[in-house]
Amino acid sequence: MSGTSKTILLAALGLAIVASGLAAPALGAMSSIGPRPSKAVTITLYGSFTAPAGWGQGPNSITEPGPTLTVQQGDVVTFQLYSNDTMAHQLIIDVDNSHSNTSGDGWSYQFSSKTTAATFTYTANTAGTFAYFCNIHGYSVQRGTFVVNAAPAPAGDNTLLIVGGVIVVVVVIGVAAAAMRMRKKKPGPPGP
Ligand SMILES: [Cu+2]
Repeated sequence: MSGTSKTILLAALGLAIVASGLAAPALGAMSSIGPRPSKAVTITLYGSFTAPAGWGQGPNSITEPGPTLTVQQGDVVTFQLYSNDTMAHQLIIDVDNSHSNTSGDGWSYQFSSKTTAATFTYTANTAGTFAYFCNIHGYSVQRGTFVVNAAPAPAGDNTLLIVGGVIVVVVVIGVAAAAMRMRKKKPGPPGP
């Protein structure tokens, strides 16, 4: 290999290494997409202590336990709360599953109207399966399950890394091909 082609090859290899070194952090920054934007979710819930006690998602559709409520992590959940029996109820989102109203749980104000919703907003930051219950009548009488599905990994993360990897591989193959072409141009050793 001549001195010139060797220099070009080394320069190309150096450029490829520098390019891949620059591409990695750039792609890393591009792929650091934040969590999925919070979604507003509305859940209607009727509470009742008068038989049948429990919860329902419509008037006079009370069951015990009440319906399982499912949201996605990060959702901003607005509960529309009604009292099916016009008694006062209070919704607790039982984040520590203690079946009692403890620090860190979500809680609504008391509500007692069957026709006018009391709103309570709960941001589902913690993924998991939790209980919900009425703070006034207790877990054993008015309860249900509240599921917060963990937020999926942001889409596009892997795609960008794969694209970056392909670019680096293409550059390396191109450099290798150029080097081989240069080698072929070099005349072989003289025959016997
Ligand atoms: Cu109640």
